[in-house]
Amino acid sequence: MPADPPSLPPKPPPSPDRDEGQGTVLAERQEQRVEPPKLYQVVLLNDDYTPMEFVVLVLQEYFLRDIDTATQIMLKIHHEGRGVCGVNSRDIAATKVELVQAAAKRAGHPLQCIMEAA
Ligand code: TYC
Repeated sequence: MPADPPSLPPKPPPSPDRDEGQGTVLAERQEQRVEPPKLYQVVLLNDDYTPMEFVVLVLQEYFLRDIDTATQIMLKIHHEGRGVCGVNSRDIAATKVELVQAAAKRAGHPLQCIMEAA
């Protein structure tokens, strides 16, 4: 008895949005829009008690600023009452606020950090 011919791989199921000779055509393709994530500013507030050096360290550690930029931002906050330290997605901004508040509390300083929609 002759051996069976080698079997072909199974055909993939027809794609529903393509006419493959069976009259199936998707009338409309739904466009999927993904909104870019909203951004939030992380803001430090001035106070009369937190040492300037501590604020500069916070800006270096949590906002990855070099010492000159950190000093400029700290002085801006000191003179103007508040300053934007970074702009991030909501989760990252919230994490930075938590980390900064925790560091300030550990060190016994009243430094306040908030986030607001950019
Ligand atoms: N005003 C503080 C001082 O004179 C310094 C300071 C700067 C505090 C920025 C908080 O977010 C701040 N020691």
